[in-house]
Amino acid sequence: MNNTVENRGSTPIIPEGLIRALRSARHVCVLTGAGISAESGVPTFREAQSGLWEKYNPLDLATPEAFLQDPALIWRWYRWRRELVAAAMPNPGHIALAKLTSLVPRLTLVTQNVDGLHQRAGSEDVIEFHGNLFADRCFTEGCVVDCDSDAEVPVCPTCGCNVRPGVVWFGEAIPEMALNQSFAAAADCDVFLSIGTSSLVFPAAGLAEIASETDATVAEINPNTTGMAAGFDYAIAGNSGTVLPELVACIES
Ligand code: BV8
Repeated sequence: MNNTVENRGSTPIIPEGLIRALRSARHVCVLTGAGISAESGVPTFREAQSGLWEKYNPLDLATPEAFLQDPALIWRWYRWRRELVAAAMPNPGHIALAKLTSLVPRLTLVTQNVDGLHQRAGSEDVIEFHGNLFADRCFTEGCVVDCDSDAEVPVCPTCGCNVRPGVVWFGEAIPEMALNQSFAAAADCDVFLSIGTSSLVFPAAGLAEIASETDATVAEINPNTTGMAAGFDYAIAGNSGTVLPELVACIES
């Protein structure tokens, strides 16, 4: 049964049942997507891109095939995103999640985002399910390298192959440790919060399904209720930068 909570007023309404579940939770698992960074000015993955990139679909660019076909174009895209993110600041949603960590016995934060904003907001041990925008990796060896990131297409100092951004592209496997830790946390948690994600990208979106199959309380926070939320206990329609600080305040009070 799903309780969709419309939050169009100034103060979001956090369902009493969710507050109770969070107050008594032993382990909270949180999955975030691009939506939690939207209020920091970082475009979500499915929003139309701006400027030079408006004619490109990120789903077409974030692939190994696109990189092999035109590494210079892909590097230009990632440098544009690095500059966007470097100029962005964590928003109240990121900050509230960092605070939530100190209010519950155990919190596992899994993010699909590659922007590092959770860490800049003070969250530690963040599981970066899709890697990190600012890491450079050898395309052939896969290892993190220290290279001249300003070159049009940086090369690996060890083997001379092209270097790529340290993110997980479509068609690539999720890093094994991130996958195992995230699946284990989703299966073990008492509360699962799905925040700012369209729940369209797998296997990340499968984490909420794993939690739903246990007796965990599952809630979504998103201004646009997703199709997956029909199976959740709560769907809170609102921006995470407004809802999360209110949720934390309710738990603290
Ligand atoms: C893999 C890094 C296999 C790159 C990204 C079933 C099972 C397994 C795989 C698949 C499957 N079905 C299909 C697949 C293949 C594919 C996939 O899921 N495709 C989709 C398009 C159907 N999955 C994969 O390829 C994955 N790999 O499965 O490998 C394998 C196994 C072994 C060996 C080899 C291979 C890898 C997927 C990783 C792709 N990389 N990012 C980069 O960033 O450049 S994913 C990319 O999408 C971003 O990380 C983004 O975070 C992610 C998901 O999108 P969202 O975060 O949800 O963002 P989106 O824009 O969609 O939505 C934003 C939401 O926020 C919206 O709902 C909006 O309403 C909301 N919002 C807006 N404002 C706010 C807000 N919410 C709250 N507050 C606000 N203010």
